[in-house]
Amino acid sequence: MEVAAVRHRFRLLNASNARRYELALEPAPRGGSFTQIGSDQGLLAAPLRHTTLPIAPAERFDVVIDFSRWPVGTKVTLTNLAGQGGTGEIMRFVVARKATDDSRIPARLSTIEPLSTDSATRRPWMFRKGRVTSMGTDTAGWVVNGREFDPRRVDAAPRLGEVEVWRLATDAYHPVHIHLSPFQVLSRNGGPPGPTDHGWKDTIDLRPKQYADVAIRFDDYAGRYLLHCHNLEHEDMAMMATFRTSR
Ligand SMILES: [Cu+2]
Repeated sequence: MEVAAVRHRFRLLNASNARRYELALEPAPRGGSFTQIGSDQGLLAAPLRHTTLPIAPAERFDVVIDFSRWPVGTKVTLTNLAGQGGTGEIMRFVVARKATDDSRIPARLSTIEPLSTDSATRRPWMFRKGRVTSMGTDTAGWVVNGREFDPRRVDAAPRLGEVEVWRLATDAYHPVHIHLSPFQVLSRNGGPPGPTDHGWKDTIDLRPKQYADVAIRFDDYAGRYLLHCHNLEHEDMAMMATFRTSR
């Protein structure tokens, strides 16, 4: 893609079935390659700079790349540091010409009120290999809380309008995706949220043996919804659960 040496806005979606990427630009500009302005469900409160951008299946990031930071004629490659060979290179930009850029990135993008979790219902969700049966743990199958998906079963019943805190825990890489309402990441492994956990999220890139607490308030619609691993092979092997919202 030939680009003028001005800011460009990109909406990134990882639509791979299972592959995580760690996006980078080569040659790397000084001061960070990507200015993130949005995440899964809208603008961030303020822009964030990233040198590399890890992105799990179903995650979305809105980013600005300022091509004036390379001399005209530079070939800039969007690479994947988590890949090799054919999966290590994604896209080539050629900075083709100078141009006037009257755009800017505002210091404040939106207002995000933190959800109050004082009286929140807390629920654990373990994303792990192995069903729990009366005979012990079965090593087959990727499941949630020891049970494979059953469309007849409801595993949680949140009330609309109330805040809940869900602890999402993993054994391996699981991009956990929750339907109906966006969440705010409160913590990872008891520490602060990760660099790409900010804003309104509906998918979180959990690494092996991690847990994250997320605050969520279901609004608007009573009914049956899903949470699941967005690695499609894991989801197809029943790593999915139903919750039912009601008034
Ligand atoms: Cu998974």
